[in-house]
Amino acid sequence: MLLPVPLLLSLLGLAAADPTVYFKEQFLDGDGWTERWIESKPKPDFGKFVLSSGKFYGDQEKDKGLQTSQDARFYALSARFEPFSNKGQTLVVQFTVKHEQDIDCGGGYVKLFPAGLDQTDMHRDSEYNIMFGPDICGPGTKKVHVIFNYKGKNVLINKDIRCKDDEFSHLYTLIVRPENTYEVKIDNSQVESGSLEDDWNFLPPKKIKDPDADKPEDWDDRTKIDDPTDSKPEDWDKLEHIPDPDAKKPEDSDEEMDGEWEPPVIQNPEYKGEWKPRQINNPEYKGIWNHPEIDNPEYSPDSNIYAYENFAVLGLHLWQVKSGTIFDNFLITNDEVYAEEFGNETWGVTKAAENFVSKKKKERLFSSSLLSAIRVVSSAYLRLLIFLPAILIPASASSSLAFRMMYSAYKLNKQGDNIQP
Ligand SMILES: [Ca+2]
Repeated sequence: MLLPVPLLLSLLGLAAADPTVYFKEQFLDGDGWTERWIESKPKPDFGKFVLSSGKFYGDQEKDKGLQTSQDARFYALSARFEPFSNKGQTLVVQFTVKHEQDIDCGGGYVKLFPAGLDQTDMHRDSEYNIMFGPDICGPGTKKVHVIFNYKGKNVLINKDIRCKDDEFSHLYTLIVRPENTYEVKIDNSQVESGSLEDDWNFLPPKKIKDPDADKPEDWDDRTKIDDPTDSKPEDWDKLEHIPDPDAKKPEDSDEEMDGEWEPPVIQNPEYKGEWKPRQINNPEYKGIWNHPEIDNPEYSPDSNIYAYENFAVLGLHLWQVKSGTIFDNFLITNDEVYAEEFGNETWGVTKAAENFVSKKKKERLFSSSLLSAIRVVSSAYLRLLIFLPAILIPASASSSLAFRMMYSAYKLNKQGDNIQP
């Protein structure tokens, strides 16, 4: 008997489990988000997040997200969810960021906190598990942070992942797998991946230089040496400066008043500088000495680098100089495929609409610029017509003709000025 494939897979225990969604926030219920998101209180001047779809969008309602609304402020807002551990599970953190303000300096990242966080007291030193997302400050900093807290220390990725710096929505995804591997995606395309152990300095190095090994004293690693057969020529040494042989004592020199006359000093043309022997290849050269390595006694592998006891809060704790960034479509799940689909259904749809709106805006801007340019050029041309006859036609021969042409051109120009677009 042939069994349907899903049933067969299920019996074999291979069926894909339903995705577990730990946290999802799209801000689709008006002011409802204010019940779910909590402001931190220690600084009374934290910037305000407002719900907005911004200056341009695909769908005015669906594209509403949390927007930073005040310049030069710290922001500290967070939302709580049922605590979960990612042990033995894939962890996917995903959200969209839209820097529609043409950002100069500001964070666009999230922090995932353990259950113990007091949300009303979230501050820069609050211990988090993972920090992930874009960060921009001037042309020098345009990167995606991936920071893991490992045994109490924040460990930064060793690779440089460049973030997007345009004004459109972009989808940022971090995937952490139980095999201690990771993947970073921007706009559902992989931009970095690898092993946690290789790309972060979580653990001490596997190998170290053998402290008992020393370079032998007779190890010669000089590639070049002085030629022992070369010697300084006997006439080499000359003074660098000499009295000017062409200088003459001035006739009015008064030795009683000025002291004994001395000629000025000039550079000696025969001066050759410091003598250095010729360089030859070192016949004793043994190559670069490689320090022998041994297994590092401090190193012990950790198959659970990726794992955290619990995640329970997603926080936006960041600084922005120029506000206007919109965060939306937060998702924390255990399912990479589901996250990719969710990204395509949210960012994927918005992206196309945003590009369309932006293109239309640029076309309108181009049209109005072109119209202005045409008006400026035609106005200048008509004004030129007024004065051209006066230049070309000698005034003595045809003052009445020149006057008539100038008057006609003047009238034409006035009409041109009155034309409205
Ligand atoms: Ca939304």
